[in-house]
Amino acid sequence: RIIMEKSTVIRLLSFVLFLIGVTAFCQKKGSAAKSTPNVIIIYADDLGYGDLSCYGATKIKTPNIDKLAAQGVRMTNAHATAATCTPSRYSLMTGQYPWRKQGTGILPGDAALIIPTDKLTLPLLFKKAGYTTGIVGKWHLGIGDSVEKNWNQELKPGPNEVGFDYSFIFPATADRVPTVFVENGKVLGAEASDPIMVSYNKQIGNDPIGATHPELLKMKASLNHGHDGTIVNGIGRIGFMSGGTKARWTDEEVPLTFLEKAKLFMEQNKNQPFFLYYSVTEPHVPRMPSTAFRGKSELGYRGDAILQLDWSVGEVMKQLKYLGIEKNTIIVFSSDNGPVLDDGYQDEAVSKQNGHNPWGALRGGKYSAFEAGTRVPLIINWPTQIKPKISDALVSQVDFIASFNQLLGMNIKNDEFLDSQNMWEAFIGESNFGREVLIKQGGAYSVIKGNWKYIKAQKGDSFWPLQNIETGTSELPQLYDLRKDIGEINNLASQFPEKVKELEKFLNEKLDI
Ligand code: NG6
Ligand code: CA
Repeated sequence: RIIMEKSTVIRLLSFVLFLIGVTAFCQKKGSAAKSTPNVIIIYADDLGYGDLSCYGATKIKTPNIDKLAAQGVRMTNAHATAATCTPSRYSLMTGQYPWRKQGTGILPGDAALIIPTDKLTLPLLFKKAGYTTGIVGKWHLGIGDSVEKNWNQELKPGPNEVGFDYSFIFPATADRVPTVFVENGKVLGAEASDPIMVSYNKQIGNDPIGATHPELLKMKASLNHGHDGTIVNGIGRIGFMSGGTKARWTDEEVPLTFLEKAKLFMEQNKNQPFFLYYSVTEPHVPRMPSTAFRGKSELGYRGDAILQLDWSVGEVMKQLKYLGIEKNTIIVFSSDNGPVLDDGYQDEAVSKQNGHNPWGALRGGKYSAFEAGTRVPLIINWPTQIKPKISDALVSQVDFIASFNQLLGMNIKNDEFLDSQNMWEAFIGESNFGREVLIKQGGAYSVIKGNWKYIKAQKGDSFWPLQNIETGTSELPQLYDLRKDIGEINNLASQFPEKVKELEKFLNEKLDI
């Protein structure tokens, strides 16, 4: 019989305890390093701060998005970098402010790609972390090397060359030609015998255009907005196209098609981490909801489109549940810029507004330097991992890339995404602190620092009558105390000249002017 000495027993026991400790530590470390939840960014187009019932809308009910918000973090001080689509999306993809690069304004449908193919992008970050990446929906960041391109051949560079393994997009906006889907660089339904041609300079081909054939329109264009080019599906577009008869989409089916492709992407990638940028088109013009949603909101097609969007969000949630991956999936919901009622079509958004207030308590709207231009809904949902919270931390969509860099433990240095700040703790509600300062673009440049907002003085129209939007442009500097005056009514610039000077200097130095 072996009789161990007491001290040996103690030594052995401590060794075993040590081993257990090390194993537990490694496992913990291991699981932390393997924090690879799926991530879906649902990005609405022109959805306003006041368009959702969880953000205070009373004339419209958005139960699915409300559910996301109720179980997640609903941010009240979150911003797109710009008050229009292309610059906001540029920032989302690159982690840089759009004014760092020329040519990041609203792009025509035939524009060349503006995202660099040799730099880090949001999808590339996920790819580097071992994710499969996909985009389904609106792109609006250009495609190909130049404006001239053969739409019947492979179109690249595009989303697939900047980090997406899979892409199913439309090139620009729903109201711009070409009205076609592009899947992994190929126009769906393109035929060599019916070549697709696109022009933004002159009429091409024999298709009737809205300007001369208004009798063919099922939805009239508003005057002077420019939606009087080629008629596709009874709707006049910006720009001209010919050919591609079978490739042209039916507007009523566009969101359903995107949803189907998004669901398929989730299903195909359910066994490995995926990143999906689901870039829906609602409630951007032309608002032409599918039959099931027509008239449902009693606010005209704009309201119906929002209900359709809310339904799609519910379908995404259902799909995640069905696939058994809902607990391991982060959903981020936001919008690329603020709301507009009349953006080019007579779709009753104005006449059936019925008291609905898409901008909530904010001033301005899409295109504007006032808050409604860029302050947008932003919800982060991650079941079981984050606690429900309403957060007023100042954050921007430009911060996603640095924040996901943190989540994924990628340790990529910030010089790859200059303007992006790691706001992960704020996004998941673990910190109340957001950015110290944020620059915004849309109309004039503006900067938010703490409770102060400064809008740079510049010449220009203070009001756009066509869209019925206050642009925020003024020849006088503007300073607002957002904590007390979220509606930007009281310009305090003359009362606080030092503050104005400080913020103006900061902005000018940043913009390098
Ligand atoms: C504007 C269009 C507007 C819309 C917008 C792009 C006119 C007068 N208006 O130029 O209808 O298409 O561009 O919207 O042409 S965005 O959300 O993609 O930025
Ligand atoms: Ca938009």
